[in-house]
Formats: sequence, structure tokens, C-alpha cells
Amino acid sequence: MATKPPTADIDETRVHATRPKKVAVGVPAVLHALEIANAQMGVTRSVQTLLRVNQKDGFDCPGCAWPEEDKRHVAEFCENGAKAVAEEATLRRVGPEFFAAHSLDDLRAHDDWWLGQQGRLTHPMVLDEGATHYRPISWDDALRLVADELRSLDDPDEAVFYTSGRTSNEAAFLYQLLVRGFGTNNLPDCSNMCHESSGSALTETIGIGKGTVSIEDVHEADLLIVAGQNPGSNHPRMLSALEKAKQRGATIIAVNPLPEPGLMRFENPQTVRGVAFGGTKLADEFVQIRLGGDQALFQAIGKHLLEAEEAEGGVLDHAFIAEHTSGFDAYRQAMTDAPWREFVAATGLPEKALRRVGEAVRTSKATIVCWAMGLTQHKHSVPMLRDVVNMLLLQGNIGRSGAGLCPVRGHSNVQGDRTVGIYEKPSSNFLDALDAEFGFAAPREHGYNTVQAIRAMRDGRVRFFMSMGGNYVAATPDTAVVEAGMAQVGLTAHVSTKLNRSHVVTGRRALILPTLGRTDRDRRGAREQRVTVEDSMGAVHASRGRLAPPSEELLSEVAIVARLCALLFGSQGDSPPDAPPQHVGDHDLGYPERTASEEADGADHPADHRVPERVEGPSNVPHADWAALEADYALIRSHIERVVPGFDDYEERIDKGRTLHLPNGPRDARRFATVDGKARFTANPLEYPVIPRGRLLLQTLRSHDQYNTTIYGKDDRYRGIHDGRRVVLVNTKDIQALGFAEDEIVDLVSEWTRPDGTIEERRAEEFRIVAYNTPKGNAAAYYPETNVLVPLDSVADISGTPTSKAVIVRLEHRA
Ligand SMILES: Nc1nc2c(c(=O)[nH]1)N[C@H]1C(S)=C(S)[C@@H](COP(=O)(O)OP(=O)(O)OC[C@H]3O[C@@H](n4cnc5c(=O)[nH]c(N)nc54)[C@H](O)[C@@H]3O)O[C@H]1N2
Ligand SMILES: Nc1nc2c(c(=O)[nH]1)N[C@H]1C(S)=C(S)[C@@H](COP(=O)(O)OP(=O)(O)OC[C@H]3O[C@@H](n4cnc5c(=O)[nH]c(N)nc54)[C@H](O)[C@@H]3O)O[C@H]1N2
Ligand SMILES: [Mo]
Repeated sequence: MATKPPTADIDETRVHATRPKKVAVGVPAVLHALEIANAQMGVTRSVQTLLRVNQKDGFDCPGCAWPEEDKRHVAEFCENGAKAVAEEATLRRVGPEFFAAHSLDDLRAHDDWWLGQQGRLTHPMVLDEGATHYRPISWDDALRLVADELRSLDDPDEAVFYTSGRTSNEAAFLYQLLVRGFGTNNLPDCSNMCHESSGSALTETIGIGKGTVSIEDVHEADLLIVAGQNPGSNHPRMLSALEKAKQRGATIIAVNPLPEPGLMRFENPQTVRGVAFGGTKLADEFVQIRLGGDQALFQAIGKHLLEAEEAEGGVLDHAFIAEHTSGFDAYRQAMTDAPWREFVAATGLPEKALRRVGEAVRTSKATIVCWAMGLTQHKHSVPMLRDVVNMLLLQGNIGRSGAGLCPVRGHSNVQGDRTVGIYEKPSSNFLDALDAEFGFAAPREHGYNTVQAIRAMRDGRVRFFMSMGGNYVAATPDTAVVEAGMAQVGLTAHVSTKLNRSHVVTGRRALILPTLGRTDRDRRGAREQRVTVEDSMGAVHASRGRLAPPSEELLSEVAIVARLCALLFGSQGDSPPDAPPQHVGDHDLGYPERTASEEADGADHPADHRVPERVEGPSNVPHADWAALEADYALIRSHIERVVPGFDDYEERIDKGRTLHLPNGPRDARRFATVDGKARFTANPLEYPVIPRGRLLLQTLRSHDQYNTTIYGKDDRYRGIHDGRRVVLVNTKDIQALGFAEDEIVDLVSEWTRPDGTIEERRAEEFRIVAYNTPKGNAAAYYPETNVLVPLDSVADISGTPTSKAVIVRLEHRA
């Protein structure tokens, strides 16, 4: 049964709109971030912490995956990075007293903003079947509960293991090993809802599911097309890179239904110029495209280039096309046949405007296309991104300086998690290497992605659900279906830093396993550990937290997973794979956390007095000395080095703040690991959304004051929305034509046509209409509140990503 949406903190009578800002960042951004940081951490801790963000001996910002520049500013300052850090380094705590004081029903009435504001989780907690409150539980009991539940399943595929992209390489690698050792590939992750479409399109066409540029390329580009992305809020450090490119003479084109202030003008708080002279104008051209019109735009540019080549020559890179690509003729034919009027209909832009973009591309010496969720969360995202590749291939814009593909990733280690094996469809090469390294046979059958996992829950086929970070219930589509599905699961277990909706809408029994975040010092065994992360451009570096952890009870993600491995598989040390499972000694399980006084004394870990029960492992299980891995993450890195190509000399290459650049065939050597060894042109039929009469196409997006489902505050300063989130941004003409009034409170009703032609409806109540500069027919509202409207079956072809940027809705007056 689905729960009622939260109501306790929602007073949206105060929400109001002012004129959107024309400039992003600048001094107000610094002040706003410091205000939030000081409230959460106090002044001293704020300064200490913020000085360490993205420094060579500091921690990787948990904000976004945009790379650091090699020469770092004293404070790589970014307003939203500071907010992400403050959210984690907060001094507020959620411990056993909190859970004793708040029943589950009470917590369910609060929204994710309130839940997150309560502070860091400090103790493992359990919710017994039928209980009204969580109660404390020891780590041993909590982990044994998980292991027992897993052993009781009839089939390993009844278990699902989700990952959100903040998890380090080390924890992620161990986690996928746990899951495959247990016997399933059910490893859905946030990528399935995020850049999966990019991965699908790029793997097919260029042989690698990643972008092909480095940060230097961005600086050296002649033309940057930034499509479907709002970097001012979501990747603010990218603005510095765009500014640098701009100062070197680059042209920037913003392709977006909304005139996002971050792309228009940028006041760099790091420079006098930024603060005193009103900043840099970033976008030279704003292409106000209709939602989902981008495939048409990129085809139009391709057609324009081909026509220009025909007319005057000198446009295409014939040598590159001949040597490195296949499929050119079919693509050229498809573009010759494609009528301009279709491009106009899809984009909502006149042919003249489309050709102007085409001219900018034609005359550019080196072009980069950057994109994010505006391009990946549509039904036709994969063909759309193939057409981005086509356009770049025409001029040989892959594998040379200042040019290439730049999918801008979301979570700070979402790319690294995939690299080390968080994937429901692992390659056989990866599994073969894993088997050889750990002496077992990993399952070959593909697992569930995020949407498939929800279907399985809905159908009662999931009995165990574990989440490594994230907020599954709130972040996924079709909230009512997810909540009802989750309620049928026998045991849910969340490894988390902060309280969120997924802890209060759970399976029949539930565990909260509190863990360390990026900013926290992680001391295992005798020494402080570092972890590694990979940024959006394939650069891997170390991250080491420095703050005293919020509680002595916390275990690192690595420790939690290593102990589960020991419970499930037994600890075989370095014995040969076929040796029988051995007794798990007291050294193998559980290091008590140091007390504050031991910490101050610098004392080593005292011996562990518990004697854990003997664990017999089944025969086909991975073999490793789990306790040793927990005590020294470098050992995990050496396993990664042997299993995943590109990590040679891992430990040395991340030492002293150095960066390990993973190999990238297309970028480094124009090598394409496709079927025919060539980059592939593809001919893709044009698709774009058709909006029924009287309806709007709704995109669900982020405000400036949130990190996915973590809500920092209720303002969206750049867009001029204040004191609330339940707003729907609509074009003035639509407001009138549909018979509504500005400021009116309405319900949003989504309409989803089933294959048999009948229509399903979903409703989100009480949203205020704000008149906004968005194309006619296109509306926008914030996620996660609008996830109730996104139908589970509305997913992108091939990638399976929910179509969060294209939901058909109607507005309804409230009685
Ligand atoms: N502060 C902060 N930083 C974040 C996050 C956060 O929530 N807060 N989230 C992180 C994560 S996980 C991710 S994936 C990224 C997300 O980064 P973004 O992709 O920038 O996030 P969204 O808010 O979804 O914004 C989508 C943008 O695409 C535009 N858009 C929507 N549909 C279309 C379309 O059809 N065509 C075009 N051309 N444009 C379109 C929207 O108007 C908006 O500007 O940010 C990461 N960084
Ligand atoms: N409608 C709609 N839905 C969307 C999107 C959209 O644009 N529109 N965007 C999609 C995208 S791009 C993404 S990436 C997903 C995001 O989906 P998720 O990654 O599942 O969600 P988050 O909100 O980022 O997860 C926040 C929680 O992670 C936990 N956490 C934070 N840091 C750590 C840590 O270091 N370790 C651990 N173990 N836990 C931690 C905290 O408990 C926090 O409450 O949402 C997707 N959903
Ligand atoms: Mo994302």
C-alpha cells in the first residue's frame, strides 16, 4: 500500500516568484553558501572544511563529477559544493533518542527537506515487523540479520542491491563482489536514471561509454555547445572552465528550453574581474529549443554541414571519415532525405536559426558538445545522442585537441562505480577477470536495472533490497508504485549518511546502517584510509576526509561490505580457492571504533573481545581475506588493478595528489572498440514528442537549492522562485489559452497511454502556476515532488532511463 505524500512541512502559501536573475554566482552566491555552512557547522569548522574541498591533500567534493583543474584555487569555491559539504559536515545528529521520539507515521508526514535537516545518522537502527518506531541494534546483529535474510531466499535473484554514485571505487568494487558472490547481477544504480542513455549511445558508436574530452580540451575548444544542462546550479565549477575557454576566444551556444542564468552570464567569485566588473558573458547564442527537439537540431546541423560541403567543399574531414568511420553513406542519405520542415516542427525554431547554429559549427576549428539530463531523459535519447556523435564525426571532432563528446556526469563517483563493476549487464571480460581473481564463478545472466527492479518489487518478486547510499523511493519514477512495491519486500537495508524518505517507506523490516561520508576521517586497522573516485573525464584521484566522524559507531562503506562478505563467504585469507571455509577468528570481524580519548592518545586499536560465530561458506564463493581488505583499502585497489584494465600502478599513481588518467581509445588514439573497429555513423529516424491538445509537456528538474532528493532550502534564486517548491513554470500564452490564471493553485495530472490505447492518470496536488519564459507547450516543475507523475513504463528506448524530461500533463483547477 502506498503512503500518503508528506504534508507536515509544506506551507506553500508563501511560495512566490520574482524576476529570474541575469547573472550567476558572484558575491551573493558566496554569502548564501556561507550562511548555510555556518548554520550547519559553525564558523570554524566551515572554514576548515571548505578549505579542503578538492585540494590535493583533501577530499573530493561530494557535489558533482566535474573535474578539478590541475592548478587549484586556494578554495575551489563553488556555492553548491559548499552546500553539499555543509549538509554532510553538519553538527546536527540523528541518534537513538531521535528515533524514540518520532514514530514512523510521524516521520512519514515530513518531507525530504525536513528529514535531511535533522542531521547525520549516528547508530545502526532496526525496524521490526509491525513496529511503530526504529530501535537501536548492534552492528553484529544488524549484519547477521542481512546475512540470514539473504541465506533464506529461494533464489539469489530475489535480492536487489542499489548503488547511488557517491560510493568510492573501493566500496563499489567490494559491493559488486558481494553481490556477484551471492549469485546475482541485480545491481541497479542511479546511472540507470541519469547518463545511461549516454553510455548506450556512445558504446554503440565509439566503443566506450564515456566522454572523449579532458579539461584542457574544454579550455582549448573553439565552439562549445552546452545542451540540456544547467551548470550554474548543478556543475558550477564548469562555469570557470567555460569562462577560460571564452577568454581564449571560444564561442558558446546554450541549447535549452529555459534561459538558465548560469549559462548567460557568470561572475567568477575567484577573480576581481568577476566580482567587480559584472562578470563574463558566457553564451553567445541562446537556442530556445522545445523539450525533446534536440535530435532534430543535431540532424539539422549535420544536414547543413553536408549541404555546405556539397556547395563549396572544405567542410568535412574526409581523411578522418575514410580512415576511422563506417556508415557515412547511409547517414548522408538519411540527412539528404530529411525535410527541413520536420526539424522546424520538432525544435520550434525557424530554419534560419537552425542554420545559424550550423554555420557556427561549420566555421569552428574544434567543437565540443556538453550535455546532461536534458538530453538523456527522453524516450528517444539514445538516437538523439547518436546524432550528436554523427555531427561531430563529420568534421573529425573526436580524438583531437579542443574537440569531442562531453557528457557531464552527476554524482561525484557515478562514473567510477561503473568502471569498477556496478552494472546490471556486466561484460564477460569483466566477469572472467573477476572469477580468476577471486576463484569463483560469477553469474552471467543480466540483472535488473532501476525500473526493472521496481517492476519486480511490484510483482512481489523481491524479498531483499539493499541500498548503498541514495534515496530510492524518492528518486525513482512512479512513487506510488515504488512505495507499494517496497512495502512487500521482507527486509530493506540502507547504508546512509542522512535520514531520507527511503528510511520511512520501507520493507516489512528495515535497517539503517549509518556510514562515513567523504569529509569524515576513515581510520581502519592501524591507519587512516583514503579512497579513490573518477571524475566525469576519466581522471581518478584519492580523497581523504579530515573531520572527526559524527559518531564513533559509524562504519565505513568498505567495512560494512567487507563484514557482510565475511559472514556470507567465510574468510579464507590467501588460501587457494578450493580450500574449505575456515573459522572466522576474532581478528576477522569487527574493529571497535576508537573512542575520542584513544583518538587523542593516538592509541592503536584495542583487541576485539567478541568471538563471532563460525561461518561455513558455500562452495562457489569469492575467496579473499575480507578483514585484511577492511584494514587496508590499498589491498582492494590492488584487486581492482588486476581486474579492471587501466589501473596499472594504481597506488603510486594516486600518491601525493596525483591523478591516474584512465585510457580512453577514442580520445588518446582514435581507437574505437566497436564491432568493426571504426566510429560508427548511424542513420536514425527523427523522433520528437507530440503534445496532445490542451496538454503540456512537463520536464522535472532541479532547483538551485537541492542535491537530487536532498533539499538544502526552498529557494531557486536564479529562476526567481522563493520560499517553496510546489510550482509549475508555464508559458504565459499557455496559461491564458488553457483557461488558468497566474498564481492559481492547480493539480498536475499526468496522462499515460497504455499500449492498448487506454489512459492512466497520476496526480500531484497543489502546485502554484508561475508564468515563465519556456517554449509554448512546455512546462517545468521540480523533482522529486513530481516523481508521482512519471509512469514506470515511460522509459527511453534501449537505455531504459525514465523519461523525466517529457511527461504529458494537464492542469486542473482545484474545486
Ligand atoms: N547542486 C546540485 N548539483 C548537482 C545535482 C543537484 O541536484 N544539485 N545533481 C547531480 C546529478 S546526479 C546530475 S545527473 C546533474 C544534473 O544536472 P542537469 O542535467 O543540469 O540537471 P537538471 O536540473 O535535470 O537540468 C536539466 C537541464 O536541461 C534542460 N532541459 C530539459 N529538457 C531539455 C530538452 O529536451 N532539451 C534541452 N536542450 N534541454 C533540456 C533544463 O531546462 C535544465 O536546464 O547534476 C549533478 N549536480
Ligand atoms: N523526476 C526525476 N527523477 C529523477 C531525476 C530527474 O531529473 N527527474 N534525476 C535522476 C538522477 S540523474 C539521479 S542521479 C537520481 C539520484 O538518485 P539517488 O542517488 O538515489 O538520490 P540522492 O538524492 O542523490 O541520494 C541522497 C541520499 O544519499 C545518502 N548519502 C549521501 N552521501 C552518502 C555517502 O557518502 N554514502 C552513503 N552510503 N550514502 C550517502 C544520504 O542518505 C542521502 O539522503 O535521481 C533520478 N531521478
Ligand atoms: Mo544524476
